[in-house]
Amino acid sequence: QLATIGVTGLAVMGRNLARNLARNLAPDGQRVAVHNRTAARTTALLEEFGGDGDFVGSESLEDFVASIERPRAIVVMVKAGEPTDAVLDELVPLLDEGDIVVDAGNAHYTDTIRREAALADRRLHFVGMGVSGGEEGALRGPSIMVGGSDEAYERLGPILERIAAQVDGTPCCAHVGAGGAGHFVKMVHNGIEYADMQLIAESYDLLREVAALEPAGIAEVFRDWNDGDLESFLIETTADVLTHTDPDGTPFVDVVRDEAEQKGTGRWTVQSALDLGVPVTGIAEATFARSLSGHGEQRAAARAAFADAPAAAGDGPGDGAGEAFVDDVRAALYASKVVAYAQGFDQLAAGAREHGWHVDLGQLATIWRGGCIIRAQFLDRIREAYAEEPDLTTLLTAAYFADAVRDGLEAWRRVVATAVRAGVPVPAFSSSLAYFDALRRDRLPAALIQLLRDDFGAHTYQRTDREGTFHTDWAGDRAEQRM
Ligand code: NBP
Repeated sequence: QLATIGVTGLAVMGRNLARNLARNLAPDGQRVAVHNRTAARTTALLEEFGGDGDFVGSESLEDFVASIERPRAIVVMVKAGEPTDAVLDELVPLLDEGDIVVDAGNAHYTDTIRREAALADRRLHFVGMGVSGGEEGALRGPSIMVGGSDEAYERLGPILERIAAQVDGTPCCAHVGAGGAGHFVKMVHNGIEYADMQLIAESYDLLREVAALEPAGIAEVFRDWNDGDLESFLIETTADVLTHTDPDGTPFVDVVRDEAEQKGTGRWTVQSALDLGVPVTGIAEATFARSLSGHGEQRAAARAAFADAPAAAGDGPGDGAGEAFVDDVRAALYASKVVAYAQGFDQLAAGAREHGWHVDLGQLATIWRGGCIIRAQFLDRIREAYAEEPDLTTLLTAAYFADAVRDGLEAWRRVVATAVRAGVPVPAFSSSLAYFDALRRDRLPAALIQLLRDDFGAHTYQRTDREGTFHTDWAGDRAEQRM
C-alpha cells in the first residue's frame, strides 16, 4: 500500500512531524513515507517510534518517491537555505506533474517565492509552510501557516488540520495565501515572539533592579500575572524558568551567560519591515537588544569606562519597590505588548498588500492561539477585534486595546521614567511608548525634517493649507515656488 504523504529530513522537527502524521493517519489505515539523507535517522525512527503509526521507510530518495501515492505530497523538513535547495535539486527530477512539495523548514519567504516559481515551471506545486511550536509542537500539534495554491491546500488541508493544535475545536492551521505567504507570516510571528520575550526580559530586569525582588519572587509575580489578561505560554514559562536553581541553590538565571543568540528570523522581520516602510520598533529593539548583549568586548569596555557614573540620586536600584510598582510594570508590559502586536500586524497587512496575498489577520490570531510560542489569551482579543472590524487601521484603536492602553498609560510613563532614572535599559518599553505618543500626536516634528531636506537637497514639501508640491529658494530670496 502506498503512503498518503512523505517526509524527508528526519532530524528532530521532521521526525516529530512524521510521528504526528503517522498517529493521525493510522486510524484511517493510511501510511507515512519517511526518508533522510543519512539512513541511520530513518532506521532510528522506525526502531524507536515505529509503533506510532504505519511508516514506510526508504533508504534512497527514488524508493521514497515511489512509495507515495500520486499526486504525491512530500514534506521537506531540512535545514533552511542551501540544504533545502540541495534536496529540491535531487527530488524534483523524480516527481510527476501535479505533485506537491512542501517546505516545512524556516525558509526565508523570498526563497520560497523563488522556489515556487521554479517548480511551477515544471507543473509542480510548491508549498511554503510555516510550522510553529518547536519540537514539542511538531509532535503534539503545531500552529501551521500554509502558503501555496488552492489546489495544493485542498489536498493537504484536511491532513494538516488534523495534525495541528486544536483550540476550542478549531484547528490552528490555515491557508494564508499563495507561495511565500506561509513563510512570511511565520517570519513575522517569530519577530513578534522576539518582541514578546524582550518585553518580558525588561519586566524581569525592572522587578529585580528597581523593585529588588529575587528571581523566585519574580517567578511569583509572573505566575500571578498569568492569571490575568497577560496569560500566555511565555509568561508561564518565565515563571517556571525563574524558579529553577543550580545544584548549589544559585538562581539559574544568574548562572547562564547574558548573551542572547538568534537564528535570524527577527533580523529578517526587521529587514522586511524596513523595505515595506512599516515601523516595527518593538521587534527591532528586541533584535538589537540581542545583538547588543553579544558584544561582550564593548560591554566590558563601557563597564570599565563608566564604572563611576551613578544612576540618578534617589532613584537607584532598590528604590521604587513595592506592590504599586509591580502593578505598574504589569500595565506597562501589557501596553507595550499591544504596540508590538499592532506593529507586527501592520507588517503582515503591508506584506500581504505588497505581494497580493489575501492574509486574513483575524484568522491568523485564531491559529496562533495554540501550538505556537506566542500562544496567549491576548490573541483571542485580537481575533475579536478583527471580527468586529475587519479593516481595522491599527490594533491600537480597537476598543478593547484602546481601553487597556488608556488605563495603563500613566503606569507606562511612570515605569519608563523610573527605568531611565535608575539606568535600567528598557528599549522595548520606551520605544513602544514613543511610538504610541508619536502616533497620537497632532503635529510631528516631521515638518522640520521636510524643511531641512528642502533646504539642503531641494527635496520639496507639501503645505497644510494648499494642495501641491513646493520648494523654497533657501539660498536665494526665499521665494516659494509651486513645483
Ligand atoms: P536541522 O535544521 O538541524 O537540519 C537537519 C536535517 O537537514 C537533517 O535531516 C539533515 O540530514 C538534513 N540535511 C542537511 Br543539514 N543538509 C542536507 C542536504 N544537503 N541534503 C539532504 N538533507 C540535508 O533540523 P531540525 O532542527 O529538525 O529543523 C528542520 C527545519 O525546521 C529547519 O528549517 C529549521 O529551521 C526548522 N525548525 C523549526 C522550528 C520551529 O519551531 N518551527 C524549530 C526548529 C527548527 P542528515 O541527517 O543526513 O544530516
